[in-house]
Amino acid sequence: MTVLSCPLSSLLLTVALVLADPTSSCADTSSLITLFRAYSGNASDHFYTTNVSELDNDALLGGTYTFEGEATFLWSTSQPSTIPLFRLYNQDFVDHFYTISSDEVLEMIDQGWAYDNTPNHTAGYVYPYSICGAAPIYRLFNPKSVDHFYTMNIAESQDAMKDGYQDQGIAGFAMLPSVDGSAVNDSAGPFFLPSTMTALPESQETATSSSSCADNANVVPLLRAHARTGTGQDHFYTTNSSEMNAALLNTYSFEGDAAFVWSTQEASTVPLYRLFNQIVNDHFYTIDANESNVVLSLGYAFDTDNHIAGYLYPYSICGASPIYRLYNPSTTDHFYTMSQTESASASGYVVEGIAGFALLPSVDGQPQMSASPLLLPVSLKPSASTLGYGFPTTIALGPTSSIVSNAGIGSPTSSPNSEEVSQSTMARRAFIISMLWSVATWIFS
Ligand SMILES: *[C@@H]1O[C@H](CO)[C@@H](O)[C@H](O)[C@H]1NC(C)=O
Ligand SMILES: *[C@@H]1O[C@H](CO)[C@@H](O)[C@H](O)[C@H]1NC(C)=O
Ligand SMILES: *[C@@H]1O[C@H](CO)[C@@H](O)[C@H](O)[C@H]1NC(C)=O
Ligand SMILES: *[C@@H]1O[C@H](CO)[C@@H](O)[C@H](O)[C@H]1NC(C)=O
Ligand SMILES: *[C@@H]1O[C@H](CO)[C@@H](O)[C@H](O)[C@H]1NC(C)=O
Ligand SMILES: CC(=O)N[C@H]1CO[C@H](CO)[C@@H](O)[C@@H]1O
Repeated sequence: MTVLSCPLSSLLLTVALVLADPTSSCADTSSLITLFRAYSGNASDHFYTTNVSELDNDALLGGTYTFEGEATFLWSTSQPSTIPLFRLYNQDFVDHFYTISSDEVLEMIDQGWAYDNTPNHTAGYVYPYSICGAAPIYRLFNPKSVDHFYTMNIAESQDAMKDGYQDQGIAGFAMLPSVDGSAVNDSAGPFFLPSTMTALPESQETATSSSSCADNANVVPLLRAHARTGTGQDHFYTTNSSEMNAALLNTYSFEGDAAFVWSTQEASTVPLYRLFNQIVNDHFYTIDANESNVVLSLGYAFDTDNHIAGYLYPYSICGASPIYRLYNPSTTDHFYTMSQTESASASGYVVEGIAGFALLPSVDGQPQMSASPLLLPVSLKPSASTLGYGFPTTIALGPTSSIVSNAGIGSPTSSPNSEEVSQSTMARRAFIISMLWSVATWIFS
């Protein structure tokens, strides 16, 4: 980008200085260990362990299980920002089960699973969010064979869904294995710990209360449109149907519902900030107030009164699914989609990670609860938790996706306050790594 290359050299200097600081809130990548994966077709069981002796002697010896390689890299002891990945086992169904949610542990124990004989009941320690270069571990479940399956490979998870597995969301975030067998330390685009939340692994193990969910009756469609402008492209998202209609009169084509989000802040949700860069014609959305501050300094500006496109979950909870964030450096386009297929096939785009979690649109234009509720780790309390709610037992249907019938949308009144704008140093560093990467891509492309 010739327009930007002049100020960028000074930015690079700043970036290099910040990167030199120790990153205390990320786990130590030199103590990563491999979580191995084995499978028994006979028992329909996927089994994961970091304990090589257990893998060899208890699973592989005798031929019951077959070794399937490295599932992920994680930690065997508690590390900054990590939480335990609990391991349970159901002898009747022969099913190994792994979760970061202590609430879910209790539910599964009620249903016949028991803690397995591992240190502190854990398989290891993982991040609860996409931070510090960690990537998602997808969780799937086959109700027919009663098998929980975990993979970091999107293509593999899609194949499993064709074979009777259901998408159960994200089990946690850890380091991707690479083809040469070492950990990819910076695999996903860095995402950010929302500023109002901190991970406290200790308190999670003793907590018992359930998560708080937003009211599914209040969701509104986040509408998506696309425009080509010369060599550039822009994906544009809004819940405001009048604004969308105006955009459609002016070069944009409507592409449907991107997600179902909330127009006002509800339990466990956080604001999705919306910014626009007029020079490169790029709409940009982030839940990270610090990241929005950084892009403000790069020529982006808030382009709505309240700076917010809507509200969504920062984690995979309450049946919400990930919104993938992608970036195409040659067309300077940020692209957001909940479709794994679309994100895997978006030519010229790199997946930058997960922008947040919302309800999936379904083919009939209604929101759906796609993932099973991966519960909010109870020590992670978003600032919105003062609102009243109940844990939903049924799926409430929201408004339809039709632009015409999508009537008045409530306008959130608050603009980002100072608390929301405060942010951890880790998040800042994570972002700066991301910016450095984008900057390098721009300069060298
Ligand atoms: C990841 O980091 C560890 C420790 O810093 C290092 O040994 C390993 O080679 C790194 N892996 C890659 C793919 O860079
Ligand atoms: C590893 O597994 C073996 C059983 O094969 C067990 O005796 C040992 O205690 C395990 N080690 C740890 C650290 O859990
Ligand atoms: C498969 O299951 C059957 C019946 O449970 C058992 O007899 C057999 O030994 C198992 N085979 C292997 C390779 O574990
Ligand atoms: C188990 O938990 C105790 C107390 O929290 C901690 O000191 C110890 O390091 C943990 N061990 C492992 C292997 O995680
Ligand atoms: C929706 O968009 C229209 C046209 O851009 C604007 O006048 C109106 O204020 C917006 N409504 C809300 C609630 O933001
Ligand atoms: C660019 C930016 O706004 N950085 C801020 C991120 O958050 C930290 C901690 O609150 C601030 O000190 C930074 O100024």
